[in-house]
Amino acid sequence: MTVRKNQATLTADEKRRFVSAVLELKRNGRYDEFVRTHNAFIMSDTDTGERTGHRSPSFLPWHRRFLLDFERALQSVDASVALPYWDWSTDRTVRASLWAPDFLGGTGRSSDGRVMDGPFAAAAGNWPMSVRVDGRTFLRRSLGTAVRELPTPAEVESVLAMSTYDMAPYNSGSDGFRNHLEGWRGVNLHNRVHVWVGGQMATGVSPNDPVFWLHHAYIDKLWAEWQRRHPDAGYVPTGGTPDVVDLNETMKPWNDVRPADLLDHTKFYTFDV
Ligand SMILES: [Cu+2]
Repeated sequence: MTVRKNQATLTADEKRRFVSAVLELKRNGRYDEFVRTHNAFIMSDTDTGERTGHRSPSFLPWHRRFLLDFERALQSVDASVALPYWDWSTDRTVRASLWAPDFLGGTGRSSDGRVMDGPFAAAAGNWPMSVRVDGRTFLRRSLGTAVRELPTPAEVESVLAMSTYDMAPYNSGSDGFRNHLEGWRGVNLHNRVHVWVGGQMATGVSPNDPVFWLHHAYIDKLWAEWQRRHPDAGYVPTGGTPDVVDLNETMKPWNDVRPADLLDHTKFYTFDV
């Protein structure tokens, strides 16, 4: 059974294996397919039309399935690998071991945002940026620049306390847990972390930065935590909602999985705590 661990607790060997598996998916072309898929959904999910991956109730189950696909791809390279998660409310500075050269590498240089160390630095030659929105072919970051602070534990707590999963109009204007976690409303958790990292992470091609997976694995863990706290609150809407994925409707791009199939993560993986 896959156990997803806090990235801060990984051993040197676990970090090395995770990085190697990611680099192998990049080398064999499978990695870029994930970037392409994510960008296609970012571009097509709209508040007033069809919305599946983002700004809608299915933001959470969609990313759960997307991460499962990626984790299974990693495991096809190295069966011992699981996705780690980054609790950015705790490991909230550029000095966190997450950003060390033996793991994801650090922030970008000030002139052009280019990441200069770690396994994903352009100079290492193993991380070409093929799916991109402009001409720049190197991984970029500017940690803590566009927004100064990552969300605090108290801010996370305030969102976990919300007892309704989602609310009409089921988009970026909604009240409720999903939209506050996603960040279009209120204290802003998920969106703010993308902006704090900067570089490609602040764009539709955000999976170009491997921290994407660790960020979303923690968002996913917060969903699980919310379910534990609100056992009587479930995914909504439950039927007949135009442009929105109801509980028992299948989700693109897979068309073989419904939010209902993804509510219980323990069918697929558990967490270390
Ligand atoms: Cu995201």
